[in-house]
Amino acid sequence: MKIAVVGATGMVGEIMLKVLAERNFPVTELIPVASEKSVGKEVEFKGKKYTIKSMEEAVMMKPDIALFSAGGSISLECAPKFAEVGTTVIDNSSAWRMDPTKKLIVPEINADSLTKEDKIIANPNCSTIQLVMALSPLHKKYGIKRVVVSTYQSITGTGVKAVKQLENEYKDVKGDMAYNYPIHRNAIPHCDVFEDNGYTKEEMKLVKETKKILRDDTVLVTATAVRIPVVGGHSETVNIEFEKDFDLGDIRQILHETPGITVQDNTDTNTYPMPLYAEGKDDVFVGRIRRDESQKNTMNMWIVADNLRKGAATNTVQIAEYLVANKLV
Ligand code: 11C
Repeated sequence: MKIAVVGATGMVGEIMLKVLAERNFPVTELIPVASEKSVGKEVEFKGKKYTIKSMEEAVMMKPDIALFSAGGSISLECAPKFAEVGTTVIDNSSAWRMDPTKKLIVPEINADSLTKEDKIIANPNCSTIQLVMALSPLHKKYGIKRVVVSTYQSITGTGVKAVKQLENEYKDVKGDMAYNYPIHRNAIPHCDVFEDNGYTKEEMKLVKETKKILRDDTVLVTATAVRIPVVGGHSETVNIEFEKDFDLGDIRQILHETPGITVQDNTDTNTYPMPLYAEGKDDVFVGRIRRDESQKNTMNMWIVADNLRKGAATNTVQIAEYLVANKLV
């Protein structure tokens, strides 16, 4: 497979290269693409150096698959150019996710909807991916009525500028600010921009993308997204009301048997997921599974995942793997 990685020098792009190598993706030719100022520089992949190409050069090389992590506006402009030359684009930005003509894919849940005609495929938002990974098998068994989710999001979701801001604040050094406020020793209830309804765009992604991936508009979701001074991954408290009653042992068993999920849930041993330990891992970790004693058919849990891995690069590469395995490219 001739593979382009668009945004190869960014935080997610670098991990895409790492994940492609780790999973031994069948790359016959790698085309790293980045902004004009990086063109001509080199990136390393499996011990070999590759020269960074411009977008135009990469389109002309007609890759089989282009993994995009270059932001929404670049994706809106450039993904169709690749699609026109026959490349299948898997895009990590929010640009195409809610376009009714584009599929929004978490491979473990809905990759079976993909066809050869899907030339631009959307990768969901990181906080949505880890949420739906745990919701999907439970929805199948018990029918989800309503989800209340609160997130505790890693600063890596904002990007390298936020990581720098936190480092500067640790050292008490002045520098560029990624946020309106200090992030060190803080919790900022503001991820992405505010929308007219008073929610942030990040919160509305959790609402809209969840329905689309579960293929069920009747699932009610409300969200609060908070940025915290953590780098290993996003964490989420999730309250789920089901149509049917459930047994907690069965819930643990279902999640335990779900590929891509690791249950870490033992109060006797203080075992529960934490972002410090999720960092660099591809699984979604679930714990603190317990009944909501205030309402019938309702439970609480805690979900943690590395937002740059399963929340972004790994999910994108898994979509590419599905396309290859099913001869859709
Ligand atoms: C964050 N979830 O942590 C965001 C980062 O829509 O793909 C990814 C933004 C997106 O702030």
